[in-house]
Amino acid sequence: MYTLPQLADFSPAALDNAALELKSAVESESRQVSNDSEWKVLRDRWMARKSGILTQLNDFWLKAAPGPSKRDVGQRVNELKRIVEQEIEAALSRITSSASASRIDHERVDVTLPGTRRKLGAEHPLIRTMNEIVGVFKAMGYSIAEGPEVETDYYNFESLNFPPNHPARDTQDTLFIAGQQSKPLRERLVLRTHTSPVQIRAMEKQPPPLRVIVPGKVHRAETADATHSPIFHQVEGLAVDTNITFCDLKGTLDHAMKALFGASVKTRFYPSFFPFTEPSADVQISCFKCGGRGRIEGARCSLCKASGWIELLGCGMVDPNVFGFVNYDSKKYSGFAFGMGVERITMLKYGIDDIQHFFEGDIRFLQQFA
Ligand code: FA5
Repeated sequence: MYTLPQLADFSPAALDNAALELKSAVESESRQVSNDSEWKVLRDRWMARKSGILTQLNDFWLKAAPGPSKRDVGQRVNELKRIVEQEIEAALSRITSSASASRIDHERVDVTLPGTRRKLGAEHPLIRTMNEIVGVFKAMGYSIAEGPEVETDYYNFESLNFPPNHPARDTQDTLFIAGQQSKPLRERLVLRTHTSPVQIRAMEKQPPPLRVIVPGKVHRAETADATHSPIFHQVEGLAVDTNITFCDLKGTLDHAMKALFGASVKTRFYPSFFPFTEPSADVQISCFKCGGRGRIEGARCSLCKASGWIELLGCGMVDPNVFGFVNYDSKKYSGFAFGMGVERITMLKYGIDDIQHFFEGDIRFLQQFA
C-alpha cells in the first residue's frame, strides 16, 4: 500500500517522479472501491484532516521544502490535491450509479405479465330473492319501507292486536332485551319477531291510500334445524285504500307467486289466524316440481311430500282494531297485509335442503349463485 515518501531531493525531476507515484497510487486505489463503506475508507485515508495523505503532503513536502523550491513544490502540491479530490469524487459517483442501475434492474416492470385479477363479488342468494320479491311489488306501485330490528313491545305486539298475555304471543318465541323490567310493558324492547311492526310505523307516517313492501331481518328464540334459524328474513306487504277487498289480496298474491315461481303455478288460500288480520289465510302454491300432481313418474314428489301443494306465506285483511291504533278510519278504509319468509322461498326456488347454508359463509355454496 502506498505511503507518502519524505523528500530529501527537491529537484524538479525528483518532484516529477514523486508526483507521478502519488497520482498512480490514488488512481489505482480509487478504481478498487466497489461500495460505500470501502469508499469511506479511501476518503479518510487520503483526505482526513489530521493524518490523511493530503495533510502529510503539506507537512512532508511543502513545509520541508527549502526556500528556493517552496514555490514550485507549492504549485505541485495544489495540483496533486486537486487530482486526489477528483479521483475520490469520481469513485463515489461510480459506485452510486452502479447501485442505482442494479436497483432499476430489479424493479423493472414487465408489462407483458398478466395483471392481478380481482374476483367480482355476487349478491347473496337471500338478498337476490329479497330484491326479486321487492321488484315484483315495486312494479305494482308499492314503495319500500323499513323499520328497526330492536323494536318495542308496542310495535311488535300490542298495536298489532296481540293483547298482553294473549296466547297468540307464544307463536313467536321472542328474544327480549335484558334489564327492561322497570319500564311499562309497551316500552320494553324486543328483537322484532316479524316485519309486521313496520305496517304500524308506515301508517303512522302517512294517511291512506298506502302501499308498502318491507324487506327485513327478524329474530326468534328458536333452535336451528334444517328449516328453522333464529335469524331469518321476511318481506311484508301492506295495501290500504277505499274498497280494498279479499279479491284484491288474492289477485295480488296470485300475480306475485306467478312472477316468482312461473306462470303455470296456481295459488290456494285456506283459513288461518293472525291477530292483526281478519279474516286471515295461509297461501299455498301448486308444487312446481311435480306440477301439483304429487308424483313424478310414479314416485312421491319429495318437495311437496306428495300433497301437490307448498305452503308459502301468511296474509289477511287488516283487522279494524289495528286501524284504531293509527287513527285510520276503518269505516272508510280497508286493506290487506301479507308476510313471507325469504329463506323458505329461496330454498324452494333453488332446491336448497338446509337453511344453515345461507349463514355459514361457505364460498363453495355461495359461488353457485355468482
Ligand atoms: C308472521 O310472521 C306474520 N307476521 C306474517 C303475516 C304478515 C301474516 C302480514 C299476515 C299479515 P309466521 O310466524 O307464520 O307469520 O312467519 C312467516 C314466515 O316466516 C313463515 O311462513 C316462514 O317462512 C318464516 N319463518 C318463520 N319462522 C322461521 C324460522 N325460524 N326460520 C326461517 N323462517 C321462518
